[in-house]
Amino acid sequence: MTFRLHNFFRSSTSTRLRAALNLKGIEYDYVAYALRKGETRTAGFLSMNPAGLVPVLEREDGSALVQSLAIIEWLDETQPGPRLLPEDPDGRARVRALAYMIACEIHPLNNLRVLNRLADQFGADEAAQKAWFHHWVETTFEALEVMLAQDSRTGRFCHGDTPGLADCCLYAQVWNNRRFDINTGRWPTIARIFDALDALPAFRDAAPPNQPDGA
Ligand SMILES: N[C@@H](CCC(=O)N[C@@H](CS)C(=O)NCC(=O)O)C(=O)O
Repeated sequence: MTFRLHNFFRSSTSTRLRAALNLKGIEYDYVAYALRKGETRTAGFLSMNPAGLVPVLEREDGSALVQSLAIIEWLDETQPGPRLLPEDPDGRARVRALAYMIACEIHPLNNLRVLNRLADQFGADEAAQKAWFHHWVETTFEALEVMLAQDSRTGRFCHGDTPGLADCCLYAQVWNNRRFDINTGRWPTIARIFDALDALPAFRDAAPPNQPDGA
């Protein structure tokens, strides 16, 4: 099956999906959209995802999958390659919990459209938007650090020594944090896992600066 990935280099939801595709060894055509130029608001894009958000994974029959975590789980269930979620229910619950902390409790609060809304509705300037972004990252990363540092199931990566769904989310979020000058060194376990992931080609090749529209 061939795939087209509709995405944006700096989008963390796109980064997490790129990492998952790479881990699975799946090749894809890269289609770039500049979010700030409104390129995901065209009729063509909205016919794939009425929400106007990236990423979208288009399959060869033209059907589109949306929502990065749903796409990653679909890939895991249908495509060969290393498993991104553990086999055991307890392990799956833990990996999903770590992933959702980032995907549900940081990303939606710090998304571009939320920062834009803060500016439009409340007059938040760049400094205020940055403080907002820091607040929600710090709130969750403090807890994430404890959960990772105190659980013996944490290994080289978030869950054992094989990278998976939670690692895709963590890696992408740390890249996003850098744009807002957040130093991950404050959270030693998260920093260690990020460094281990960054040494893997699957993750490095998914990183924002290594994309065609990010060069
Ligand atoms: N929950 C969705 C979120 C998708 C999303 O919000 N994507 C962002 C980029 S990271 C986007 O397209 N933002 C455009 C905007 O905020 O206008 C997912 O995981 O795929």
